[in-house]
Amino acid sequence: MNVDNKIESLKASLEEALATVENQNELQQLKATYLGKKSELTQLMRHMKDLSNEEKPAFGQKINEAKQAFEALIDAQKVIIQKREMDALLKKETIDVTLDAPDFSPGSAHLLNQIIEDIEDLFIGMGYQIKEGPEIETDLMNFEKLNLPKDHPARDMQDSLYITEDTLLRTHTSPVQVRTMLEYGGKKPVKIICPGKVYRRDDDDATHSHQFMQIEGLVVDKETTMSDLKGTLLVVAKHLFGPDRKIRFRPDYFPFTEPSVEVDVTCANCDGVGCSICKQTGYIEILGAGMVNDKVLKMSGYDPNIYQGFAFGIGVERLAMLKYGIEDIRHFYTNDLRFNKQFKR
Ligand code: FA5
Repeated sequence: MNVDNKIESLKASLEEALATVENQNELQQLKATYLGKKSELTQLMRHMKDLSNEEKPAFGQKINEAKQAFEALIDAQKVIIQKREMDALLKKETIDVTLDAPDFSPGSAHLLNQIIEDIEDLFIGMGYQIKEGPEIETDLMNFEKLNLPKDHPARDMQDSLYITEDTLLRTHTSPVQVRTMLEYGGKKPVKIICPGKVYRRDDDDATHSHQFMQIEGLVVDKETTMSDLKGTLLVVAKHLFGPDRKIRFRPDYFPFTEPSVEVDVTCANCDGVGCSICKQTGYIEILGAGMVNDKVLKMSGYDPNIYQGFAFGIGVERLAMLKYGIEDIRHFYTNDLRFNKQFKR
């Protein structure tokens, strides 16, 4: 058979076959049939040996051109198939924007974090800075520099979890006060709040947790008085519990403040008249506070003849329990979504 005729007939049958190919797989098989080692085109090359040296180049060129032409036909079909497959996929994946969205519920900050952020915003608005400190603290910062030397009986007020003889999980956020005063070197005023986790060797029950959150506040300046403390805490109480709230100070004892007070807010449920929530007292205790003890100022480099300060420490869980009528502190840490979801922002 004449080689030109053979190539033409192969080309015609390839074109016919290409017209019926449906997918990439079939196209691959076709390519092997028409261009692979066992293809008729490759077999044609065998005839080379029967040709004279003059005839060989022209023959070889014809085969090569045929190969290129076949490849071009297959590639063109490949593009058509790819487009067809993509169109089919796009059609299949069409999004029906009129369908109802699936019912997925987005997450939200935990109630405790919401309260902390809310209090942070309030204090930032009053010119305070936010400070943080390490949860693994030294005995020096957690106790000694807060006027609680070793063997001081008031250390029993906070049962501690020691890691080594001199390091422990901080029992309150008050060491951040010390760290900030030391950082400021006794030279400039301090106006900070310090939110964070604290740890105590308390048995867990409805009102106690071995790990809980506090927000510490500290102001040190040249004319800081107890009325500044009261005014500030009144702003906090009104912000958290409503504009009609009043607060009262009751004497208390903390080694790091002198005088020290326990702060109560009028019960939002009975407006101070007395009910079961406030145990008929009309008031609910919300935090501990006081004027920074001169010894604490001195130990952190501030001259108490020039500077005075006030400080307070809020227990965030107990605050949240009061605000939302939550009866058990353990709800905050058991991650029951039915509880958490009630406080979506
Ligand atoms: C302190 O920790 C002082 N550092 C607070 C302070 C700061 C006073 C600055 C004066 C000046 P206290 O041990 O009372 O104080 O704890 C503060 C608050 O933490 C409590 O009012 C309470 O709300 C909360 N709290 C204490 N123990 C627990 C506990 N085991 N579980 C949950 N909350 C607790």
